[in-house]
Amino acid sequence: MKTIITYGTFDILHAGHINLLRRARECGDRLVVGLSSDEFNQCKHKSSLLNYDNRKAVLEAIRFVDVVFPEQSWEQKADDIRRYRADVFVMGHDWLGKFDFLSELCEVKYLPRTPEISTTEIRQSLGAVVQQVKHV
Ligand code: C2G
Repeated sequence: MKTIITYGTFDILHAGHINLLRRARECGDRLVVGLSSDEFNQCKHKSSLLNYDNRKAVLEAIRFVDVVFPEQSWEQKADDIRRYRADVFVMGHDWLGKFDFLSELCEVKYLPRTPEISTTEIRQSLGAVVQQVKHV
């Protein structure tokens, strides 16, 4: 059983997230996902529109995802890799090099990000629509 592990906020799920999760799952037989808690998102200076429970429910419904667990700190990855016996750690290449230290525990893979889509852009577009409606 080859286990793949990845982490993220996965707010307002879009094709970029799905591509990453699908390609991560295709690297092995099981995909476990460390989902950033609402509190940890604050540490990442990142707010999410959906809270942890909502984001977890969405991720758990994805057929590529087998397990979702909370990501509460930067330091927990090594313990998570041991706990889940992960063989491969996967992240989008916007994190290139940031997690190479984990290569002592498992293979580290950075996959190309899906271009031209991000939660930030979706939130900005939503904000613009709200502003337009307000001024109708
Ligand atoms: N991603 C992608 N293409 C996009 C957007 C995101 O491949 N267009 C990938 C990111 O590279 C990441 C994953 O999808 O691997 C989740 O992205 P985010 O939810 O933005 O997660 P992030 O804030 O990068 O948190 O400890 C690691 C952090 O929790 C990662």
